Parts: sequence; structure tokens; C-alpha cells
Amino acid sequence: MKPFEKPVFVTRPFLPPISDFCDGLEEIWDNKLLTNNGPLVQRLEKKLADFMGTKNITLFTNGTLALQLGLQGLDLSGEVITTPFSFVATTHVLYWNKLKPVFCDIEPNWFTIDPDRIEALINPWTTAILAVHVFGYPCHVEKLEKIAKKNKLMLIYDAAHAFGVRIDGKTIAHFGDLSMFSFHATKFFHTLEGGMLVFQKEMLKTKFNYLKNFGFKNETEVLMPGTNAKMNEMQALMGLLLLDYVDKMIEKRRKIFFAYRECLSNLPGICFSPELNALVHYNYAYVPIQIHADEFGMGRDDLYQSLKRFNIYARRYFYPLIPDFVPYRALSNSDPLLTARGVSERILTLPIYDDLSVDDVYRLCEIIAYIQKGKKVF
Ligand code: T4K
Repeated sequence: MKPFEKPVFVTRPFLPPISDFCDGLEEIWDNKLLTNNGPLVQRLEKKLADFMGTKNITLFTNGTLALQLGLQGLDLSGEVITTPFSFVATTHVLYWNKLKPVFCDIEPNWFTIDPDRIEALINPWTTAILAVHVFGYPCHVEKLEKIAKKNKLMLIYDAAHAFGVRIDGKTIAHFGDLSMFSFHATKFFHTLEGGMLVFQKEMLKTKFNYLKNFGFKNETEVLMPGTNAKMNEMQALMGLLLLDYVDKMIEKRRKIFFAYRECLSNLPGICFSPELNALVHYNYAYVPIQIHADEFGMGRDDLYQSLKRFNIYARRYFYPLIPDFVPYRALSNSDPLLTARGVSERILTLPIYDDLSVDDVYRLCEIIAYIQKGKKVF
């Protein structure tokens, strides 16, 4: 079995024709406005507002700062119940807001925070739930809404992976008080780096806009300790060009996702999440599988390493769990996080991106089967 000639990464950015980008650059050159809410950022914000079905959106230089400032704008304090199974930025934004993360276990099917375990963690200091639509899989939004309402908590979603996801026709940002989307280069819709907040309360928009621009209200007044988190014009240009491709990209990813499912489902020890509810319009952001070592014949890490021999760079998103990283190790946890620990040991996210052909996927699956038969190949 031959390795791929070129490395196959977990993802590769989708790029528009370079001539379209160059045309846009000419406009930027003419304007000589590079950042500070330039015309392209305004245009992208308007288009994204249409896409999201609400004017209550604002753009940022990246998703992490978007969420960090989102929390700051909500004036939260005390403790926030969150998931241990995410990219570390989800917890870092709590740290930067002096909020204590309280980790709650995930449910085993789609790896989102387990609503049935949240209430046991609520105490008088709890002010919010920060849940993650991890891999673009929607959280149990209705259950979370009930818990948040009953306990007077803010409900915030890290929707970094969930651009384009809809439930029963409503965008995923329809749920909760605030959602953050990442437009990092590794996301199928990207702005090189970038992020967006979508929120329910209209009055928050002005505050978020102050916060991302040093707190300036005007030339002479600074109203709050903001920072610099503005999207620039080159980022907006990429976003404007890519918006036209969103449906096409999702359709391509759907084909890749189901090619994996078709080829790997019969291999013992490889487990996909169950199919999503028919009301969910999914974006196929990632292809997470779980490797059950007993049945597969080798552990996740051995498979991950063996794939590298074939020039395939899958990733272990999300391993280690956030509470196991140095800055968060000393936090006491009343939830033993047993499901999250198991998933984190078994999870492997397979390559998915627009340039990957379905034939490449078949070949990649053959390689996995080959590795399984031959056991370790490194
Ligand atoms: N919340 C969640 C749940 C998130 O997943 C993230 C980000 C955030 C919040 C924060 O949002 P941002 O502030 O990033 O907007 C990557 C991304 O850097 C990160 O954005 C993402 N989540 C995370 C899941 O994945 P790494 O360390 O795995 O990235 P890296 O550089 O190893 O890239 C992965 C592969 O992608 C590479 O092997 C090759 C390919 N790649 C990457 C880049 C950047 C390219 O082909 N071209 C590129 O330009 O974190």
C-alpha cells in the first residue's frame, strides 16, 4: 500500500480564484482604507447579517477575541459551567474575564455538554453556561434553554465549528443569548483569521463595537477598557468571496463525510456518531470517529501514528481534555468527566476539505483497513 504523494492534512483552506482576490485588492488599494471598519468589513457584515437572519452581529479579528469580548460585554462574574471537550480557547476566554470554569461532562453521542449533569454543578456563584457545538454538532439547545431560564443563567455558545448549521430552518445562533463563530483558515468558511458574535439583544452591538476598538465612543471619549480586535479589509475580502461558495462547500463535504461512513462503518472498532435529527442542516465541519482498541485491534494513538507513515495527518481533536492542560489542572472538579475522558482517548478527526476527492477518501479508508490488518506499521 503506497503512501499519498502529497501530505493529506486534517484540513486545507478553501480559496477562491486568485484573480477574484486580486480584483478585490485593487479596490482596497484604491480606498487606502485597510482596517478600522472599512467598506469591505461593512459589506461583509451586512451580507452575514442576511445570512444569519439578524442585524445583531459584529465581526472580529478572530474567534477567540470575539468570545472573550462577548463575555466581557455581558458583564459576567463568578463561575461558568462549560465543557472540557473543546479547543482550549473556549476556557481561555473565561480566564481572561476572571471567570472560574466549572467543567461538566459531555454526552456520548455528539460530545456536547450533557444537560442532565449541569444542574448538580450550579451554585449561587454560577452566572452562565458556555456550551460548544463541537464539530458543528448542535448542543441539546432546548434542554439547555430550560436549565438556563430556570436558574437565571446566561446561555452562551461557542459555535466556532457551526457556521451554516441550522435547526428546523433556524440558524444555530437563534439559540442562546450569544454565539461565537470562528472564521479561522481551518474552518470551511473563513476570513484568513476572523470571528463573529451573534446575539439576541440589539443594544449589545454598540458595546461590542466599543470593546473591539479600545473602548472608543468617539475621538475623545473612551467608555470602557476595550482592546484591538477589529477585522481588517483583507480578511473581509476573503469572506465576501467565500460566502458565494458556502452551499457548494457544504455539499462537497457531505459527499466526503458519507464516503467515510460508507467505507469505515463495517470495520470493527470504528464508531461514528449517530445520524443527526432530520431537522438539523449540518455543515460537515469535521469527521470525528472513535477507535475502540479492543475491537479495532490497536489503539487510537497507534492508528494516528501509523497514518503518518502514509502521509496522512489526522488529528486528535480534542485530546488532551482542557482540564488536563497546565493552567487548569489545579481546578477542583466535582464531575469526574468520565465520558469526556473516554471520548478524548478514542477520538480521531479524519481529513475533510474541498480539494479532497471522494477517491482520495476511498484510498484513505483502504489504508486504515490495511493498517488494521497489519497492526502497527511504524
Ligand atoms: N472555540 C473552538 C471550539 C475552536 O475550535 C476554536 C479554534 C476557537 C474557539 C478559537 O477560534 P479562533 O480564535 O481560532 O478563530 C486549529 C485552529 O488554529 C483553530 O482555529 C481551531 N479552533 C482548532 C480546532 O484547530 P491547530 O493548532 O490544530 O491548527 P494547525 O495549524 O495545526 O492546523 C491544522 C491543519 O490545517 C494543519 O495541519 C494544516 C492545515 N492548515 C492550517 C492552516 C492554519 C492549512 O492547510 N493552512 C493553514 O493556513 O488549531
